[in-house]
Amino acid sequence: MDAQLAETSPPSRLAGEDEGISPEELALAARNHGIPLEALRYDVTPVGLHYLLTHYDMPALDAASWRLAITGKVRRELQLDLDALRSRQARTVRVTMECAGNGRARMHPRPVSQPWLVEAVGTADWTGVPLREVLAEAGVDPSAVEVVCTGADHGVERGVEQDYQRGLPLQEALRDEVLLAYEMNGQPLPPQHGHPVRLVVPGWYGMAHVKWLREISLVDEPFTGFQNAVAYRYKQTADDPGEPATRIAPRSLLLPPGFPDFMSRARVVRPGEVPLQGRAWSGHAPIARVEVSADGGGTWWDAELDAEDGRRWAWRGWRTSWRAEPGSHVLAVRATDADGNAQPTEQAWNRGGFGNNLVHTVPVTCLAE
Ligand SMILES: Nc1nc2c(c(=O)[nH]1)N[C@H]1C(S)=C(S)[C@@H](COP(=O)(O)O)O[C@H]1N2
Ligand SMILES: [Mo]
Repeated sequence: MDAQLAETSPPSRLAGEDEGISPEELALAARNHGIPLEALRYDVTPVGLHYLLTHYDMPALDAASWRLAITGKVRRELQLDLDALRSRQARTVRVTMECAGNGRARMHPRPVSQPWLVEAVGTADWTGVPLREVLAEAGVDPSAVEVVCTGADHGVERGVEQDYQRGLPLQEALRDEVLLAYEMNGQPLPPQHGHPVRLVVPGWYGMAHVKWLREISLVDEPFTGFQNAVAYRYKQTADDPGEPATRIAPRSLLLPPGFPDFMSRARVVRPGEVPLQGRAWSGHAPIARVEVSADGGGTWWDAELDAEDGRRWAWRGWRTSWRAEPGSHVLAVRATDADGNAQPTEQAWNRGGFGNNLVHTVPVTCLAE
C-alpha cells in the first residue's frame, strides 16, 4: 500500500476509557445526520429528515448519461439507461432503513466511527423496478451465487482504496421487493440518497442498499471486497472473521414527549395524562408487541399497535398514555417481533459497533402543578 495513503487512512480503533467524541467523529456526524426524533410522527419520513450515511463523497451523476451495466455470470450483459428502467412496470415499497452502526456511540468502549446514538433510521416510499426482472432479462447463469453492486463513489477506508461495493446473496437479490429504485417519496432520488438509481433491500441494514449504482455483476463465489469481508461484521477483535451484518434487529423508538431543553435535550412535561407514541420495526419478522415503562424498565405495560396495513417492510406505529407525576422519571420502550426477537436491556458488544438495539430510554422531568 502507498505509505502516504496508509497515513491518511488509519486502522480502526476503539476510544480510550474517558475519550470524548473527536473532531473527526464530529465531522462525520455533521455530514451524516440522523432523523430528528420528533419526525417519528410521520409514517413516511420527509426526504430531508431521513437519516443519511455516505462513506466518501456524493458523486455528481447526470441522469441523462447514466448507465447501469449488468455483467458477469449472465447469458447476456446489459447496459440500461434511466428510460429503460422507467419504461417497465413500476413498483413502490415502503421501507424502514436503519444503519447497522446505529447505537455505536453508546457502546463501551466506543468504536471510533460515525457516532450514532439511536437516530440512524428513516422510512421512505421507494419506487423502481424489481431487480429480479432485470436479472431475468440478462439470464442468470446457474453458477451465480451473489450480485456485486458497485456505486459511483470512491474513497479510501483503513488503507484500502475502493469504490463502494457490496455483495448480496442471490436468493436475497431475487426477492420480489428488492428494487432498483429511482424515486423516493414520489420524487426523483435526491443526490444524497443515490441519484439517479440505488438498490433497496427491505429488511436489511443500510449498507446493503447501494446508492449511485453503476454496475451489478453476478459472481460465482461469495464477494470478498472490503465492505463484506472486513467492514460490517460482528467481530470481537480486529482479526476475528466475525459474522456478517444482514437483517435489522428489532427496535422501537419513542417520540420524546413534552418539550426539550436546548443544550441537554432533556425532556420536560407537566403533570397529568401524557400521550406517548413511537415506531417499531424488525427485519426478521413483523412487530408483535411493544411495551413501555415509566420506571426505567422495572415494570412494563403494553402499548397499542397501529392497525396492520400490510406494509411488512415499514415500521409500525404504536401509542399509549402515561400519567405523569412531579419528579424525575425514565421512560423506556422495547419491541418484540413475531419470531420472538426482543430488545436487550444490556447490549452485547462488538468491535464495529453494529446492531446495537438496546431498549430506548428517555429521561423526563415532570414539573410541579
Ligand atoms: N454507494 C454507496 N452506497 C451506500 C453507502 C455509501 O457510502 N455509498 N452507504 C451505505 C450505508 S452504510 C447506509 S446506512 C445507507 C444509507 O442510506 P441513506 O443515506 O439513503 O439513508 O446507504 C448505504 N449505501
Ligand atoms: Mo450504515
